[in-house]
Amino acid sequence: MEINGKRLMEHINTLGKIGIGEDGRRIRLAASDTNRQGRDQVAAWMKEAGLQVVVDRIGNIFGIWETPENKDRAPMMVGSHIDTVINAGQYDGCLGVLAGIELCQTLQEQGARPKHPLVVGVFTNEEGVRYSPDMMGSLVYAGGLSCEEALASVGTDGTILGEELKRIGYEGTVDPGFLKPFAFLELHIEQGPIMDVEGYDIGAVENLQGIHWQQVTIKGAANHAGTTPTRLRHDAGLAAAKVNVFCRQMVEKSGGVCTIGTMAYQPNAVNVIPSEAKFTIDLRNPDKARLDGDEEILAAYLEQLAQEEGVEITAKRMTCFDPVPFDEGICQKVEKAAAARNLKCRRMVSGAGQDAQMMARICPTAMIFVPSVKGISHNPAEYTPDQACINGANVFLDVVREMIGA
Ligand code: HGY
Ligand code: MN
Ligand code: MN
Repeated sequence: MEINGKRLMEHINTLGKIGIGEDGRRIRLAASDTNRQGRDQVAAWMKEAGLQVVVDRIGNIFGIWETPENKDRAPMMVGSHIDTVINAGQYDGCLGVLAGIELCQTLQEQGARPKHPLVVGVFTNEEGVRYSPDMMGSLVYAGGLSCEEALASVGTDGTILGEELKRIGYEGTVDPGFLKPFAFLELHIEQGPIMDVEGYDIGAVENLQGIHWQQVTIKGAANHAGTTPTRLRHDAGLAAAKVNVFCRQMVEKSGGVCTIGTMAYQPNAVNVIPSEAKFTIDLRNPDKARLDGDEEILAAYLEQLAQEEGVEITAKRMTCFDPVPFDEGICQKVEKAAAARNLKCRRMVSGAGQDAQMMARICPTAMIFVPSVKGISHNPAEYTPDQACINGANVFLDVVREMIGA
């Protein structure tokens, strides 16, 4: 059995056009107007595929395919996210959602009568760019964050998530966690270079690295850029730059990765020494002990730096997700299905955070990766060839069919 590759790619390319602004950047931040447009389009495709569409209180969307014979059995869930980062690619998350809908459509067209219902999830705020933490909708679904707390979260633009979900018409009614899947499987692009460089078609994702986010605020002293001697400066901007260099040297030793992706100076004027630098640190490592060790090393360095530069440094925890092992049995099914289609498959660790890492808290979970050309992602140049998407979706179909008895 094969999915309808043409239909899948049409859906990916159509969804990919939603949220492209006049400046050509694709932006569908969680609960924004462009996110609503994407949600409406995906919900429409779910209905076309004969799925019952249900929205939960954190705005997660579920397309449910059940039959009179199987409706009392535990469902299998697939899915991912359609919210994006700023100036995003078109495959991240969307492939997993649209391939999930494609599976339901193909199985129905082929007259399949699965023994279990199949549900396609679209999780709210996977990216965490507007509201923190990331993977928020799946974290709430898995019971790792209260729905009330998540709905009350304040965005980088000062908006409240719950109010925004209401405004865009996705303030759902059912409680997150209302469906208890017996397994979860997510198809996703690798977003890294390994499979492309090494020539693999399929990744059986067995693990996902730990992710720690924190916001750091450095308070120094604004002063004249010309008249203030170097030795008398308390330059928050310089201190922030030193943190970035220190973190790079730290993770080069620990085998982790570190990203300072946001930075805001005050007063942010060309001829004023910054009085304040506010930035985020995204620290990741597949090894929990090393990740925790780096956190301690960094905390000690911030204290030392505050003394050296005569500045005040405070840090606020944003997320703290440990590494997550995925289900060995499902990984083996992925490898078997890839081999049966003569596709080259290898085990992978996910460098990115994923909704699957949250669903792994409540049921056996794994992921299937397809390659990202040159490993580019979170960038409009993100690209996975049509055939690679179709290969991934067909392996996805084979594994899901086996697991739901279709
Ligand atoms: O941050 C991540 O790794 C994911 O893209 N949200
Ligand atoms: Mn993603
Ligand atoms: Mn992403």
